[in-house]
Amino acid sequence: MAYDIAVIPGDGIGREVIDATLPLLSSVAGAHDSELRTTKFDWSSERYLDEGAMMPDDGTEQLEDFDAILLGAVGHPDVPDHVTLRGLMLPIRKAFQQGICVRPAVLYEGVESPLRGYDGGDIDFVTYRENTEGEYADLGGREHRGTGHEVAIQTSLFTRTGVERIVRAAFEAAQERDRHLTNVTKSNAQAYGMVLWDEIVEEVSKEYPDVEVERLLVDAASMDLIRRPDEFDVVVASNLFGDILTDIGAIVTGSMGLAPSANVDPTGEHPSMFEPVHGSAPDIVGEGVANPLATVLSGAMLFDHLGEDDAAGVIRGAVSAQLADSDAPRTPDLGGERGTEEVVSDLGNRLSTE
Ligand code: GGG
Repeated sequence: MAYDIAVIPGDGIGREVIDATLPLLSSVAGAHDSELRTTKFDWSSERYLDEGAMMPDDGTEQLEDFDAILLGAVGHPDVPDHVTLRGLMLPIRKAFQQGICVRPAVLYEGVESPLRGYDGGDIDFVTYRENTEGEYADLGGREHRGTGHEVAIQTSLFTRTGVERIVRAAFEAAQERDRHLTNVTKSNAQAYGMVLWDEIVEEVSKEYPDVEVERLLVDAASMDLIRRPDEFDVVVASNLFGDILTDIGAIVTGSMGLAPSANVDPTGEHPSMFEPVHGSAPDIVGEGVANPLATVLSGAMLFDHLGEDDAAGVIRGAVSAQLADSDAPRTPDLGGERGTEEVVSDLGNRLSTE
């Protein structure tokens, strides 16, 4: 089967990891009787600097008919972060109702956690992050700019539809996994939005009596993801909390360079988007040492989404085998000295000798 994939490399190392990974994903598709027909979009901070916008006004319309989107990273030292994020990634997530952000955190065999006492396989949890509203809602404003009484208002938005959507997806995932769900909240301080959130978790939990629910305030969750990460299975969190906690998940499992993600529209009405969790990493741009594995693993999630389970499986198998092999090339984030291309080329060899 042929799939139309929109590719947005974006900024910084986003371009490097996409350039390195795309041929590998296409060749895996080819080996599984399918085809990725890719179309690249140069939407980025460079475009913003040249033309005043990260993407064209009709950007999301241009993407609408694709089967999926693969994104690299956004962020540029010369463009404010709120411009890059609100100019590209957030409009896509919102326009396509990608309300479910799935971010697995797995400690692979052969990868060292900065935490003492954890070996490969010991940490394996997945965060379900609400992805279109919460603290990322575009609600607020600024008044009296530049005066002594300047004011900024930033409002969070929690809808029953949005919260139920993410909570239900998290319970479904827990049922397929170890039947343990951690509800991350802050309803002691946020008595409107987060209390509604907790109530919905409580309501939906009745439909999944076999799933054990643990409730943690976000501060306690941050501590426990470091203190006892092996005890987590599925974590459900609001947009901002989920973003922060998944960086903890990435780092306790070895590196931001290994963390993939999927932004999913569960109705299938719009394209879903796949991206590494990491940003554009301006500090290492151009050095050729960005870890491509988060993008490769995001590619595996893209194949899962397309129903190409075998393609997804061989990619994960090759990544696991490479990480378990102490002679295999590694990028500096994993303690190695090798480059992006070498890691992908080694993966390609492993895949072709299967
Ligand atoms: N690879 C996607 C990327 O550039 N992430 C950086 C970032 O700022 N992410 C914020 C978010 O996911 O909400």
